Amino acid sequence: MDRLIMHVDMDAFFASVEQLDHEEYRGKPLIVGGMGNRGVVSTCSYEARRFGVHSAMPMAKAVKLCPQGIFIQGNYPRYSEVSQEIFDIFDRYSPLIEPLSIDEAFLDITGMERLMDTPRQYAMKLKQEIREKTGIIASVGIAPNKFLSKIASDLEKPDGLVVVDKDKVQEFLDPLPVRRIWGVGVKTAGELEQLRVKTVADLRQIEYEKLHSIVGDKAARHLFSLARGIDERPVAPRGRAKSIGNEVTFGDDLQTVEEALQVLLELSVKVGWRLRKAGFKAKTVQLKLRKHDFTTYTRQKQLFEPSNFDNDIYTAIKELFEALNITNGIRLLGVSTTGFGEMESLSLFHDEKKDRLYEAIDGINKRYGKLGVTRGSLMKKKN
Ligand code: TTP
Ligand code: MG
Repeated sequence: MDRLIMHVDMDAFFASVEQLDHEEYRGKPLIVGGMGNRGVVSTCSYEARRFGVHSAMPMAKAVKLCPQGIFIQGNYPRYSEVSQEIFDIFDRYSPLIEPLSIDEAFLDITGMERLMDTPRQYAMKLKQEIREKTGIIASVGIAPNKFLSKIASDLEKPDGLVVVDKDKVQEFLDPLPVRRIWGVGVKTAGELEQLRVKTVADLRQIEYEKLHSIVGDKAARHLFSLARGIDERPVAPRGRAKSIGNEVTFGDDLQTVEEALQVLLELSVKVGWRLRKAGFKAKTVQLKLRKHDFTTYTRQKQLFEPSNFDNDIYTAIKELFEALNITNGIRLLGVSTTGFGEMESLSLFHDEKKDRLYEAIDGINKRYGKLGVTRGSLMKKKN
């Protein structure tokens, strides 16, 4: 089956977060990095890149190139927080995500075409959501494999969006310099240049034996495939998800407890469904609530028993919500779960009958879409 892989990478990530948090940095050459004698540049805003500043450059050199720049040390916990928000958004666009670093990931979006008219529109929606929720701009590449999608996301940075159709792969690759290929560093590029190989098209044309004699067995096979746009590596999620959750921001703030509980029930059902789909049971349930003035509360509770039942999640969430005693002016509500154990680690209190019921409901939902079967109280019309 043809695959559809998306690579997403934030633009000037650390610098963009700083520009969001500090109005006075916006539109200016901003350099984030170590300040000591041996300090290096972590990253810099696109305004600073015009002066030739880039990641991993000694800070002293950056100061010389861009004396009018703003130089700051950076705030990693804050970048991690924004990263988490971005990965939470990714979660809603694909069930299969491979994080590559703090600001980039592969998303396998094969088979998601039912949710979109075109892959480009799907990517635009994701970009827009990241921008609206976090203020950060992402560049996206979509292609039939990881290798091509990673090249594509970089091609039109900043604010890029490049889609490589499966029948245009060679056309896309051929003019690119070999340096664009993953694993081709300065050394290999120099060696290839001696064979007059500068572009991917050149690389495709040289004999395999020649390539082999220069770069060795493993690299030759790697380059041979990539030059033809072949890359079978799957999108491989690292470890397991740390949390599964859903949240919703309201156009109009919620003004009653009943409305809030109804939404919390819907969210609990959604999260339960996702947990079961992923084969997890959660130990901890977390409520997030944001008021109209942006004050944000998070409260969590350990379940008596790890669970993925809607009702257990909702009962805990309801308790947390009631303890907060906030009855109006609610802008956002979220339900999330963490502390996952395997489904197999069944305990003494395991309720097989309930498990079968949920398996049946999930089976129907799979066939008829998520809302095939819903709990009675969810059907109630909202007042
Ligand atoms: P990158 O995605 O490589 O760079 P970037 O997001 O700053 O810029 P762009 O993607 O638009 O080219 O790296 C993500 C973050 O990782 C970056 O903001 C800072 C950090 N980083 C370092 O600390 N040192 C480095 O050498 C690199 C490359 C990145
Ligand atoms: Mg980036």
